Amino acid sequence: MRSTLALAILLSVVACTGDDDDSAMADDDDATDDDSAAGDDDDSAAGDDDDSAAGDDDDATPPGELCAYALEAACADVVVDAPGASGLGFGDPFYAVNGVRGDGLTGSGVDVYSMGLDPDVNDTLVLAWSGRRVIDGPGIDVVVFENAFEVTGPEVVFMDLVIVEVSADGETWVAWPHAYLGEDPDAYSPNPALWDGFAGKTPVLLHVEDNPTDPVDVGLAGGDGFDLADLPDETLRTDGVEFIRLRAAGTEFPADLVSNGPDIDGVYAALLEAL
Ligand SMILES: [Ca+2]
Ligand SMILES: [Ca+2]
Ligand SMILES: [Ca+2]
Ligand SMILES: [Ca+2]
Repeated sequence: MRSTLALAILLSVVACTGDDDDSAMADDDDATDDDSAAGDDDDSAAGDDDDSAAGDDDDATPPGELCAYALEAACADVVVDAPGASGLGFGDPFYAVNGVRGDGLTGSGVDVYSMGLDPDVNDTLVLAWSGRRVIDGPGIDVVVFENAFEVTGPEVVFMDLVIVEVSADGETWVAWPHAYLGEDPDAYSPNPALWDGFAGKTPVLLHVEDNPTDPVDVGLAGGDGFDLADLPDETLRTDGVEFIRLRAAGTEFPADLVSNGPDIDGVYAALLEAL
């Protein structure tokens, strides 16, 4: 446990500080290889010899580079399972692991993978972080970005709600506690406050090119945050999770009449450790 904790703290320095000075860390096990991407802000410090020491710029471009290059936290960069994916347009799950490009409070981002509402056909999406697991740090650990948008204000939001589940092995899933608090449990409400513990509620402000803010600060980035400490499973709380499964809530809860399933722009984690 002690070594795990030490590693977690060490990684947290790299992953979450937002500090330009990362010279203390060689981080050559970083599969995201963020140094080779254009526009990497981290290189601004003169004399940062980290880049020359890494020597990994000639590696094949890992998918994670697309989403993590400008940001300290890391997005899920592996599509594990996307039943129903057509591979075309919004049916291409690549858009759920390529970084987040939200369209603000009243916009509906299109850099998304669209799930459907047919149970066991197209209503789930499983993602992971290449070579890493998400572990519990202070506060929010995971943020899910779906393209919800305000219709007339923060109490009337167009939502395709999502149940968020995690797993250590990709087989046994544990959902974050969630409940619909509407007066009539069979009548849909567009008020996100009534959808406790769901994702797909909060518009996305984060845009990796145009608004590259801290993805795990939901006040800045938008999206819906989740804390591993809230999971009803002690092992996952302690040891972390490797997989996240997003499940359309509209198959078992009331949904907006126009909802056709969640549209996932990406999922970020604050704190990761190597597998
Ligand atoms: Ca936490
Ligand atoms: Ca949507
Ligand atoms: Ca949709
Ligand atoms: Ca995206």
